[in-house]
Amino acid sequence: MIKKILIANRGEIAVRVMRACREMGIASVAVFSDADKDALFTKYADESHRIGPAAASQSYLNISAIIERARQSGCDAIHPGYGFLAENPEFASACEREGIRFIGPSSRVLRLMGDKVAARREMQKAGIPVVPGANECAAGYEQAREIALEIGYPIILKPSGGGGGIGMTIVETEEALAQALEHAQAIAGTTFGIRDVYIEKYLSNPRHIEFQVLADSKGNVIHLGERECSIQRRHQKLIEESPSTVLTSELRAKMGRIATEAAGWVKYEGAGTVEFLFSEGEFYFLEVNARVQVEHPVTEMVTGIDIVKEQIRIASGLPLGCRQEDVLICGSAIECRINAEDPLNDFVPTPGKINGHRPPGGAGIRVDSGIYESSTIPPFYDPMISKLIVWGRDRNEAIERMRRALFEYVIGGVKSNILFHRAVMENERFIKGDLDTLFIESETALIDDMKRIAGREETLQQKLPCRSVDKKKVAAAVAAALAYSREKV
Ligand code: MV4
Repeated sequence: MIKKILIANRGEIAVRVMRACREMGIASVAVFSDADKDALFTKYADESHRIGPAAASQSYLNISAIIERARQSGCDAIHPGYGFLAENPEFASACEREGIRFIGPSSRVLRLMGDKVAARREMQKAGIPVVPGANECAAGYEQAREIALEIGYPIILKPSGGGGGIGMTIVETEEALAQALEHAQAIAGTTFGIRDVYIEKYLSNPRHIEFQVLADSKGNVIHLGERECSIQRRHQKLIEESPSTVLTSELRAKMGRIATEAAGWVKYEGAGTVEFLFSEGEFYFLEVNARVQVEHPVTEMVTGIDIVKEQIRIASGLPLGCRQEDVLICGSAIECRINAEDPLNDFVPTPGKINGHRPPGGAGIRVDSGIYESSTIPPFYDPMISKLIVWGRDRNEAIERMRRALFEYVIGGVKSNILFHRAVMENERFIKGDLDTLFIESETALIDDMKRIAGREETLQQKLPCRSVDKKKVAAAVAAALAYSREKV
């Protein structure tokens, strides 16, 4: 069994992993950048070591520095969380070389799943339904034109080195293809270092449904049902839920079986997610996320299974803690990502110092947070403050609980997107479960709804002592965050 784990991440996910360690009697080691010296995860760990300056490239992405800290502190495993190095095959193979267990799939699987067109090809071999499209990258304009002609417009150009939606370009007509191809290849080159793009038929307004899978080193693979992640904005998911309102138990069993076959086919090990697009009753494989995801708690809430503990068990060589027939989906769970961003000002990031803090509690509430009173949300990373997850006997109760929890949630000193979530929880289409990936863009009334809700009734935020947002400080923090994100691109 693993005895000591270095957590190569920050924020709420670092705390989440350390909680699993604490319950399992495993020692935890944090590595922190200069911006995170006083962060919650740095304090929570049994041991904490500075890793480098604020810039992620010199801290949370610095493979040799992280491995060095793991060796110095006598860790036998590294948990990468999500983002940063979580799906980096070089990092996994560096761990393999050093005899440190990487808590995640092998570097071979990470390399295969990271090449999106190769993953598509592999899944087709396994008999998994994929979106109509090409299994090779377009060599140039002429080949792209032929492929597009064959599958029919609209098409979508996708970077083979990417995933998650960044750099994807929709092309409606042949006239637009040449320029779009040029553009997509340029973006793919600058963001992922590989200019290659591949072509798929574009499905309009699909729903994003993903299956959680767990696979152990003995070849056992199970699924924990699905999450629906259709409420997203510019490839950032904001609300996720489980189960999806569109799946019957038959379809869930069928898609779940296909997801486990996909994982089994590539000899996947660890926790992973198989993403599908769902459109007009049909589903198509999109990509595999070879990590624990931000939204994993909604699955934990409806299954009772601790996904991070399962990851650690799997990496220790133990068999899965349960069989497929023992997995029961009970009730309904919803997650709202609480970000330091201003939903009334194009969601600009609003990092800064927390001044007034009271998370919600009571029945059915879970808050996975990386902050505490007087802590700081640095401008250098993703501005997520916490994840608010609720469970209810059914979806309606979950929505009522989420409204109540959002009423209770006090975060002073920085702006948050709580108001956005309150508006969605009252939105008719959301309540009906009528979702698609263009929900936020198409529900233009959300802006007015937010203003109306803000002026309507009191929340605990307005009644409890908490510093209101300092306009000057916010402006400075926004400028810092924007300068940082420009630098990054
Ligand atoms: C698509 C698609 C439509 N048709 N693929 C976005 C996340 C990534 N995992 C896959 N994504 C999509 N793939 C086909 N064949 C629509 C999306 C998509 C999207 C694409 C471009 C811009 C914004 C988007 C928002 C949600 C989903």
